[in-house]
Amino acid sequence: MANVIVIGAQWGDEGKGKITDLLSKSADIVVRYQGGVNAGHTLVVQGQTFKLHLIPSGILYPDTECIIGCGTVIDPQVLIKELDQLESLNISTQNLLISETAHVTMPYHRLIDQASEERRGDHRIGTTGRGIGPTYADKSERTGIRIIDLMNPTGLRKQLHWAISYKNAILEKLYNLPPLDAEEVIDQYLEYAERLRPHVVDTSLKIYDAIQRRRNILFEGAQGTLLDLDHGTYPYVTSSNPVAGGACVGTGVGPTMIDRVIGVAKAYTTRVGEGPFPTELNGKIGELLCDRGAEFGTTTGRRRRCGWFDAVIGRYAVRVNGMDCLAITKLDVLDELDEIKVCVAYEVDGEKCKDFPHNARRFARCRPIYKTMPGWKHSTVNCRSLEDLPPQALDYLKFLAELMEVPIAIVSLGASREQTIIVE
Ligand code: 2SA
Ligand code: MG
Repeated sequence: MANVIVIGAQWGDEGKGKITDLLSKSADIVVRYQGGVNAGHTLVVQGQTFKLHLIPSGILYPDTECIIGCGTVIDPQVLIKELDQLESLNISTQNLLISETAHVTMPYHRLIDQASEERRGDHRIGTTGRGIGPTYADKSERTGIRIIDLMNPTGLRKQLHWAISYKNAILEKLYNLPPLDAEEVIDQYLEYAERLRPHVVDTSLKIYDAIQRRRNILFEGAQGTLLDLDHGTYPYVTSSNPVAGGACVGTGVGPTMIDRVIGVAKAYTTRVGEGPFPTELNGKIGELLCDRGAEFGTTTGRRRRCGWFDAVIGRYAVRVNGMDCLAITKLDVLDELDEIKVCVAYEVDGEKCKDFPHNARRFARCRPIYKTMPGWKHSTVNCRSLEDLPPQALDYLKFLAELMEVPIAIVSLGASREQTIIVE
């Protein structure tokens, strides 16, 4: 197993939760390195459904340590709710460690996220409204509150008085919103601080020590490559770095410590929020994918936009993540289709284009060039090896691997742990 990064190869919601859950079995430590409560994993274990936004899914294994790294942004209210929920299900949360240098999402971040989206009108990004962008903006502006600040009540009081008066001016003058009551917010965050205190450590040091002891570390990406702040479809992106490189920065681990990068992609494509999506299907097939795939956001419940598999962005994801192998999820969603299309290249301004263009306007003009393949019209949910798959399904997988120039290591055919093919 060694030290592995799991990343999303598309626009998020690729099913990373299930893949990390499978890999967590052999991991000693599972680490989140970016994002905040905009992420959402639904896990099904022994018929129980869990929704986690911040805590790594590895928490379900009693001997696995879970770390929320410095590259994340933490909304303490949501995190505490997750802790309470897990404890009420008799799942121990003792193994959860929180980085002291992660940034904290404050009530004003949420308010500003939602108000600025409204103000953008037609240019809105379609954020989750969870305050992610404004929290990272404060981090870059060097006015953020870190977990370490939360641990120092006197300092925090001063810091928050200043921050809240600054943000209140923005809320009132720019957005016409009522100001926040500083004392109320401070008291609440001081309470959160005490609840979180036992979990707060220098997580970079923890991970380093574990690596020295040859423990297996699993770095769990949230969102996906095309939502990366630097490498995604800017400005329709999130404010962190979901790509594999983000795992080093977001945990304080050097790149030489990483052994493997596993990409996760759906057998088709989805996107939630605004922004160009060349293979989007607006008609009946899009609806079928959405219904069969239950494509609704874990966090916001938003309906996800659905389309055919896009090998141009797939190849791009292989490149920018240095992907070693691929997990293809939700293959079973395609079971009923007569034919299946795969985007092999784009046509843009009369030219054929095989590489992802960074210019958002040019990307919006890209039209997919498809290769059409026959469907298998057969249920795959009970397949447990490649030999069990209908030949058309196997051909489809082989074609994806060929296009992306990366081997497929895992195929997922449903939400449960059993519905998985591990390719030997
Ligand atoms: P934000 O809130 O600032 O990160 O939003 C910026 C863009 O990033 C997209 N985004 C996501 N896309 C897919 N899945 C995400 N996680 C949740 C889920 C989303 C949900 O698991 O389904 O429940 O709606 C996620 N998080 C952020 C977002 O749609 C914007 O396009
Ligand atoms: Mg998700």
